[in-house]
Amino acid sequence: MSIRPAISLLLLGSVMTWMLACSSGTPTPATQNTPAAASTTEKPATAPDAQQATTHTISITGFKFQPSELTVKVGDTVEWKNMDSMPHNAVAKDKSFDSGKLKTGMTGKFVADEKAKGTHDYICTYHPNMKARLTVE
Ligand SMILES: [Cu+2]
Repeated sequence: MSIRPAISLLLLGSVMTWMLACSSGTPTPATQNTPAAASTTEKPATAPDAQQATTHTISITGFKFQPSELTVKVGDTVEWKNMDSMPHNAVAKDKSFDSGKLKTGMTGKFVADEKAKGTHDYICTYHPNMKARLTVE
């Protein structure tokens, strides 16, 4: 006689805990959606930044700039790496950049800013027949 109410109480208790678990579990997927939506809005912002941060390397080897003609975008970095046994440099005729003296194995850097927009012929001042061209667009 006294067993039945005990079972119904037990059932009621388990139903209530199930309902609690269910109701507390419901908001979880909703909060998981928020960071997912935030990460998708971040993606377009980071993609152009990654494209703009390009570094272009020009090798100086055999008394030649390789590649001898290069086009970069504003914000890009140009590096000249001297792989010859002789010192070289890369100096723009319009003075927009000057790598400085580059001994064997040294690298000179130039960050193409807004002022550098245009086409620049440059030479190695030690060997003026070493000619190349850099275009910033
Ligand atoms: Cu040179």
